[in-house]
This record gives sequence, structure tokens and C-alpha cells, in this order.
Amino acid sequence: MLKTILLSTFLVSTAFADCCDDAPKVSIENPIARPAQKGRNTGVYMTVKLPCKKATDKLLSAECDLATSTELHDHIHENGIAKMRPVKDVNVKDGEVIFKPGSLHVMLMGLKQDLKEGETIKIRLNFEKAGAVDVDYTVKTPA
Ligand SMILES: [Cu+2]
Repeated sequence: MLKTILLSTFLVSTAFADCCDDAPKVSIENPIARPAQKGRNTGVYMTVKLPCKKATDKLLSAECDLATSTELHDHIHENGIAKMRPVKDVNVKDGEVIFKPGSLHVMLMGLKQDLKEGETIKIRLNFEKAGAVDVDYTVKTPA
């Protein structure tokens, strides 16, 4: 009984908190994975959002059972050519970070099966503060 009261007090106070930087919850908007054939690599895109502009977090890694390995990538421009390179982690600043073609993305390396348009795949994102977040990505060609 006491436990229930304490728990509901906690829920109410967090629900009304202006910005919960101590335990931020991330939300993932427009999660998509580019269609690709077995054996290939493909890019995964999304917008990572925190509850307010002041909040920060860090994406440390991503995991997907359908890939031989899963990396965090960014693009750099070298002599006018855009190249992908792995990054150790991705900071979420000012409340959001956008993963999009030609920029930050999650890279699925060595797909174990085809990714077909309209399918849904699961990827786990590991954040420094928010912990493990499981996300369903729609297989879709990015606009
Ligand atoms: Cu890449």
C-alpha cells in the first residue's frame, strides 16, 4: 500500500517536471531503414528527440540481429567527396539529433537477410542516460 502511494507520487512529480534532465526519456521519430539485399550494408535514419531543448544524452551504440555488425557513422567531406566514417558515439544536444542520408546514420554491415520495402526491423539503441531503447524501423527508401 505504502509502495503504491510512493510510486504514484513519483509518477505525478515526474509528469509535471519541466525538464527531466536526470532521467531523460528519448523518443525516436520517423525511424526508417533503407531497403537492401542480403550481404550488403545499409543506412538507418531517424530523429532522436529528448523531452526539452536543455536535455542532453549520448548514443553509445546500436545493435541489430539482422546485421553482422552495427556501427554509428557520419559523413565527412574530403576534397569535395563525401565519405562515411565510423564515429565512437553521437551527442544529443539542444534536445534532438537528426540521422539522415549524407549525414549521421546507423550502418548495418553485412545483412543476414534482404530488407524489403514495408517490412519492420528491430534495432536497439544504447544511450548513456536513457539506457537501452528498442525501436521498430520501417524498411523504406528515404525521401
Ligand atoms: Cu555508413
